[in-house]
Amino acid sequence: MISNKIVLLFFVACFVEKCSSTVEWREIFKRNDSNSDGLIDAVELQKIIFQDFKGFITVRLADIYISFINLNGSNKIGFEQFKRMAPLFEILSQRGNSEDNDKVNGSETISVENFQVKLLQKFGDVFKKKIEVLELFKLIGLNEKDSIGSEKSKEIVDILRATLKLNDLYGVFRLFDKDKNNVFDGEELVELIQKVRPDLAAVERAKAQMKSYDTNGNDEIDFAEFSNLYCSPLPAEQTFEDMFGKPLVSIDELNDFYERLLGGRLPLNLINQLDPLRKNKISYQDINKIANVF
Ligand SMILES: [Ca+2]
Ligand SMILES: [Ca+2]
Ligand SMILES: [Ca+2]
Repeated sequence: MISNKIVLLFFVACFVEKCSSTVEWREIFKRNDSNSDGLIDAVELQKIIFQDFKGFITVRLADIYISFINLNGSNKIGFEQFKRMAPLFEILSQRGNSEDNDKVNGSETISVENFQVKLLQKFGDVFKKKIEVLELFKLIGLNEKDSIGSEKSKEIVDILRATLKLNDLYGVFRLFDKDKNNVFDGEELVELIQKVRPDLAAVERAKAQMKSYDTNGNDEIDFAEFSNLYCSPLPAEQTFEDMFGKPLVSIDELNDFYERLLGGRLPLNLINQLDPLRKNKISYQDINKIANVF
C-alpha cells in the first residue's frame, strides 16, 4: 500500500542512529543451521526470526530478503551476510504502542479459521496466499480447529505490523532503486533525499553520511544498510517539523510533498483518514497513526 510508505520516507530522511545489539550471532546461526551446511535458507531464517527475534516473515519474503542481502543470486546465506541482517531483525522485533489498537475481534475469542481470513484481508501485502498465514500459525502452535482469545490475536497483529513495516521499507527501497540492480548508488540515494528534503543542507548531510552507512564500504547501499536508517524511528517527528518548518501542515502542503515524491495526488481515502473533521491541520502523529492502522 503506497500510502503507508509516505511515513517511512520521513524516517529515511532522518539518517537516524544505527542499530546496535549484543546478539550472539554465531550461536544463533549454528543452532538454526539444521542441516549443518554452513548456510541459512529461507525456512531456517523464518524460524530464527520467530524464535530469536519474536517476529515473523513468510518463507516467500525470507527468500526475497536473502536475495537482497546476498546479491550473488544464491538463496542461502552465510554467516557474514547473516550478521548484516541485524537491522531487519530489529525492525521485526519492534512493537509500536497501539493504544487505540484496531478491533480485530474486540474481547471475544475467535476461531483460527476466521482469524486467518481477517489477517489475509488486513495484511494482504504480507500474505499472498492463504497458506502463508498457516506458516505463522504453525510457528505459534495453532491449528485451524483452535480458537484464540483477544490478547493472543492482538499479539499476532502486533507481530504482523512489524512484518508489514519491513515490507513497506522494502517497497520504498525498490521504488527508488531506479535501475533495479537491488542497491542504491550515491546518485540514487541523493535523488531520494532530495525528493524528501529539497534543502541543500539535508542533501549535503546525506552525502557525508552515506559513507558511514555503507558498512561494507563498497560505495553502494544495499537493503541491509538501508534498513539501518529506519532502526530508530524516534527522530522522524523532528524531521517532519524541520521539513515543513512547523508541527502542523495543511492538506495542500502534504499534497505537494506526496506529489514530489511519488507523483500524483494524495488519494481521497487517505485524506479522509488523515483529516476526518476537515481541520486542515495534520500532525506527524496523524500520519503515523494511519500508517499503523489496517
Ligand atoms: Ca542450513
Ligand atoms: Ca540501483
Ligand atoms: Ca554497501
